[in-house]
Amino acid sequence: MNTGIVIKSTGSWYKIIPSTDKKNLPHWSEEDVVQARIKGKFRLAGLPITNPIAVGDVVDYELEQEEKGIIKTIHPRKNYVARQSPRKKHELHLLASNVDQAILVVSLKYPDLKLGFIDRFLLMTEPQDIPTIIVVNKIDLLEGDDFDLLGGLAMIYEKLGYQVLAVSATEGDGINQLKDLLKGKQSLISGQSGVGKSTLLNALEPNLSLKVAPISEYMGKGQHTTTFAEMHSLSFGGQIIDTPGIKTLSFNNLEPQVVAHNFREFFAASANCKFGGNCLHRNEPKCAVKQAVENGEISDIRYANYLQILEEIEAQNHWERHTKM
Ligand SMILES: Nc1nc2c(ncn2[C@@H]2O[C@H](COP(=O)(O)OP(=O)(O)O)[C@@H](O)[C@H]2O)c(=O)[nH]1
Ligand SMILES: [Mg+2]
Ligand SMILES: [Zn+2]
Repeated sequence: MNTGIVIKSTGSWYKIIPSTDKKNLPHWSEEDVVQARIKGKFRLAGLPITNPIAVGDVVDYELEQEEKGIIKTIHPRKNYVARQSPRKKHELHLLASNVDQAILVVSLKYPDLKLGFIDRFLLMTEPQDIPTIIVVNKIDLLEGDDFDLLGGLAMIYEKLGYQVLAVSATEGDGINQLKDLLKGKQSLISGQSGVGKSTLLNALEPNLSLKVAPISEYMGKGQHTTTFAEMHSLSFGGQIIDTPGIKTLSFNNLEPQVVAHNFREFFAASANCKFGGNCLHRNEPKCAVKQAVENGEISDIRYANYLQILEEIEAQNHWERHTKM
């Protein structure tokens, strides 16, 4: 039996880098790749998932012929990042597993930052305790009031303990700081299409030569150039898992209580809510979260995004009850 790390899944085949030492994955090249398939069923602790194996998984496999194998077991995951499947509302789609941190790339303009997107993304990483860094790309395009928006965002998220880094992939600003943050770690990089993930990765590691969307394409129909998650080896140490651009994130799979507990400052404040950890911070009496929003200690933007997510979950549940799905 051999052990390796999954670096790409294309549906039926998985690309694996043989390695017995997950902590010190060697810098690899295309010749090191082994292809493998799965036999049998793999499940994620009872949860329905669309893809049984994720990029980042440590797997045991048997070689059938040279460089072709069969995956037999998945080692327990340290963590995983999963989103609700865009096609099947009650299934999860694994983006990656065993990551040290997540890099959420956003842009304030071209494309505009979608309201609530950062908070929705954090709902994927927070339950798994995955440190998340917010990278604001394309700062070369900012002017006038845009800088207030940048400052406002940094204030909200830094206060909560998330690092915020402003960069320009095309001009090079902040690229060295980003490199330092990635060094020696396994990071997931994600964001909406067109925010400049591929451009950033090429700036960090020029020999990756990832395809960058021409400006006309990404402003239009949101063409995806990255269709499958893929792990890349960084020559300066570490790995980065590039993921397909995300359009929207929904959370029908979550209980409202789980949402409340994963807005970290709400959870901290809920100790002082009359109903404690059961409070959903809406119409409950003596709610410390609402109080904190009123006196400005909790961001009203975060609170509005939270309410929006709860409403969506409830609307979905209501609809399903009435259509007996
Ligand atoms: N002005 C500016 N344009 C950028 C920057 N980063 C990326 N772009 C452009 O944004 C578009 C989308 O970039 P791409 O890397 O394909 O985005 P992805 O979908 O997130 O991988 C391309 O036209 C890039 O040239 C940046 O820092 N500044
Ligand atoms: Mg891309
Ligand atoms: Zn409350």
